[in-house]
Amino acid sequence: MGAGFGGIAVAAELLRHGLDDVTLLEAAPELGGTWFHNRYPGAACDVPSHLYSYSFAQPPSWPRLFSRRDEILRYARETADALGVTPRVVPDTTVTSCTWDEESRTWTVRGRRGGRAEERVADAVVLATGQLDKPAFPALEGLADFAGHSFHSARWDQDYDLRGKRVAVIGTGASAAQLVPEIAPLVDHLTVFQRTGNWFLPRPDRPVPAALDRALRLPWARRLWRRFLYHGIELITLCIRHPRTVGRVGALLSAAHMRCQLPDPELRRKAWPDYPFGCKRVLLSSDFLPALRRPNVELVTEPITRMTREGPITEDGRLHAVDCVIHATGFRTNTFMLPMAVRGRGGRSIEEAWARGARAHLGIMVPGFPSLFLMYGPNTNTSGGSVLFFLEAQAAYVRRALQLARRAGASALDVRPEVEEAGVEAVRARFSGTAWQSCSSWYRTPDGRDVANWPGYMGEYADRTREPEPADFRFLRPQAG
Ligand code: N01
Repeated sequence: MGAGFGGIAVAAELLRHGLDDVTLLEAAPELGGTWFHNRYPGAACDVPSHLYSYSFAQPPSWPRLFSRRDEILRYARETADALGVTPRVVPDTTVTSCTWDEESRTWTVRGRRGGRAEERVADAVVLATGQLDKPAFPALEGLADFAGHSFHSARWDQDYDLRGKRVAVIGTGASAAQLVPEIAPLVDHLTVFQRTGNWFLPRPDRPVPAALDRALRLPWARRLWRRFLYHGIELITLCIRHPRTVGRVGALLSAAHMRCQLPDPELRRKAWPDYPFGCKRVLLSSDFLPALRRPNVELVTEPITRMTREGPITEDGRLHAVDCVIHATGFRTNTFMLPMAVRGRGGRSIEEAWARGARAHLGIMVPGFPSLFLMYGPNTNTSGGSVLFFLEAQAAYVRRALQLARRAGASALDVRPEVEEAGVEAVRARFSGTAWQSCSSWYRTPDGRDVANWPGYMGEYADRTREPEPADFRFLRPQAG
């Protein structure tokens, strides 16, 4: 389920290894996942293009060092075409439930395509619906009372003309940091509501220099360049893991960048973060802070108390009358509630299994849900790396696990609860002392459990997932008769 980068990775991996009875059910009209949905102005990747791409599908050339949304979506389409994935995508199909059948050792997948109900039977299911798919709106009193136009950054209204309008952007995360500089020159007035400041580093985005582009056409040079970028972005994780030492250097570099971009002390004070470097996502942007200096832009740090017909009211009693409110308020993430009902062995739902918070063995398998795999599941997000690296590791793990079951003559495999428990505890323990634990963020539950991020380096995740360990599973044989 899901034909974004996760679904494409796993389908490509299975097809390349001769597991070719693969169907991708996608709710959207086409593949691309988050890159299909997010079409706000300035949508781009803050991970360098040569790394934000599959190792097994390296294009000979990227136009920019940091690709824009259209370029990334084109890459997803071309890769899916080249690897034979596209014909297996069934678009416009919303899966409503996945139910394990103990007798047949299969999953029944129910959904709707157009107005029609559909049912399929599968030996294994992969939930590749992502962590950043369900837009979150601020929990504000009177939200529905606003009489102007409003939409979420991840569901951009392309028919609404922002030119000459008074616009409010709520939120200053990674999405807002990209869209604010793009819309600021168009609108009459822009009010940016910030609840928490961010740490920034420059995003050296530009067309790939011609000489580098020529060199990178050589496969060995491309591999070397990817290695260089890989180790470069691992430095962010190094800072987060060691906030008292290397993290201070990261904070100093970020502070220097921010001071240069915000010469006005009052604006700087308002925009400055009040938590350690790396606790929330460090934003790579060279144009968000300068956009705040524009005469038609105001940064408001007074909390919004409620929404009215005319616009938000802040704690100081001020009404911010606007024509349009853009909610750049992120996604419903840390409950991991999947967009369909999932029932495993004994009719147990995934919500029941996750009563103590979302968790999975290596972020991929949940005990009691045989041959059900998660892509980009709990504890596999990265705030300092490339998510595609994780997705590739997960895709290979899924394929190897299915081959393991096949070799064992089993119909399905179920991860042992004690293995999952030990693994999850070890992962949680690795967060101790890191910057992630020093503030609240979408990476954590409100009661402080770290459920979204991988606590270490990308290479560690690749090592842990390299080979599924047979002793970690119960193999379910076909039922007699
Ligand atoms: O969402 P966010 P996002 N009043 O949750 C604020 C990925 N991504 O869409 O920090 C006022 O980060 C909230 O405030 P606070 C990336 O993994 C990648 O920007 O909670 N403000 C915050 O400022 C990223 O981490 C790229 O105090 C309110 C903002 O809304 C993830 O997506 C590009 C509020 C939400 O920020 C999510 O990013 C874009 C309220 N009531 C996104 N409620 C790449 O380049 C919430 N906020 C790859």
